[in-house]
Amino acid sequence: MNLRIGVIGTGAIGKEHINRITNKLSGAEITAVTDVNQEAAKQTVQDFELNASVYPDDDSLLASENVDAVLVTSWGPAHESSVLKAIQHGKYVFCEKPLATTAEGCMRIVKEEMKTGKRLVQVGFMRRYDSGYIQLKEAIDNRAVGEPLMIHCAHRNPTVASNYSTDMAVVDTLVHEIDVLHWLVNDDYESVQVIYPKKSKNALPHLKDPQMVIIETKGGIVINAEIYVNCKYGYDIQCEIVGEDGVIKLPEPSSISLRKEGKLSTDILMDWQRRFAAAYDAEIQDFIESIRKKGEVSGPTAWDGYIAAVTTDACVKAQESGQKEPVALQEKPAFYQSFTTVSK
Ligand code: NAI
Ligand code: ISE
Repeated sequence: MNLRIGVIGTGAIGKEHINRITNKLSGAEITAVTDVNQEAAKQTVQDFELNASVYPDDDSLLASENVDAVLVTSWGPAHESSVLKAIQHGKYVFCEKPLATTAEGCMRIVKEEMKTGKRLVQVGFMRRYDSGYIQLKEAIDNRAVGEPLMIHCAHRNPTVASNYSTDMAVVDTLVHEIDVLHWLVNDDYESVQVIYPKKSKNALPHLKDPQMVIIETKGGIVINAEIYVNCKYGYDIQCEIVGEDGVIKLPEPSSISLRKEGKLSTDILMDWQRRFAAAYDAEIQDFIESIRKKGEVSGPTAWDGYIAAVTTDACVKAQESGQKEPVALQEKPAFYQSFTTVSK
């Protein structure tokens, strides 16, 4: 029998995941949807020709016996409440980032999940399923370049909506690097600092863009991460790891090369949907298969959601203070000790 999935929030990424579950992946079907915009939920059922009920809210969807697992793809501030309720109903939950908008909120989820004695929550940090990042992880674990010393990375978006604010550069955008980099080098963060370079003419007046974040790990690795969300030319994700014995770099998405009119060129993708399509497929397929085979989720944990929230909080503080700010994590509970990597 297929895993019966309910979706809370039928916006951009909610629809992306509904499409992949319905038309690309195996072992699951969408049986329920809800959105505060009920018309959007109804339209989604119609557009994807789903055999699914539209519920007025997350409470009624979570109470349904027709739902085994949920995707929380609503706006960030609504995540914590839906995830807590899902756990209380004993439903598996895949939550898009952020798990909660505060570290305290993430900790409430961690405690609620631990009470159940099994993993119910997977966080949507899809880069851990991206083949390029997986290759980097394998190279680091195999000590291909010795000890990592420095990481240079960039997260560039062509443009952002007018409601995108300066703090979102870390909370909404850099959060992906924050999650994937500590996983890559198997180290914890020590401190963060934010530097504002000369502002781009393409950024709206209220937005500081670009930004440079310097992160130090407890083991002494220094990371410089550029966030530039009005770069215009493409959706461009870069990551280069400098080790004692060499340098490894995230591969570019594959593309044909074009020789024409005296130029040799390749395409640059323009959006997150296409850049990480295979990774989103893999993370959701893993969610489905882990539940069906093990009765538990795998992949990024609620504790990873907590680490991300503590680190983005420190970055927001650093944006305001201009100083180096500490990243103060609580001790990792034994419950999460064995869940450090994505299972392949
Ligand atoms: P969106 O604005 O397109 O969609 C959000 C939907 O949630 C809207 O339809 C809204 O009406 C609905 N909603 C809001 N509060 C609700 C509630 N309490 N109950 C039910 N529905 C509710 O936003 P988008 O881009 O789809 O983002 C959703 C989440 O996914 C965000 O947390 C965002 O950070 C994350 N995201 C993650 C990405 C990734 O690369 N992993 C990429 C894009 C978004
Ligand atoms: C968006 O919410 C995402 O998660 C994308 O992956 C990121 O590139 C973008 O900056 C965010 O706004």
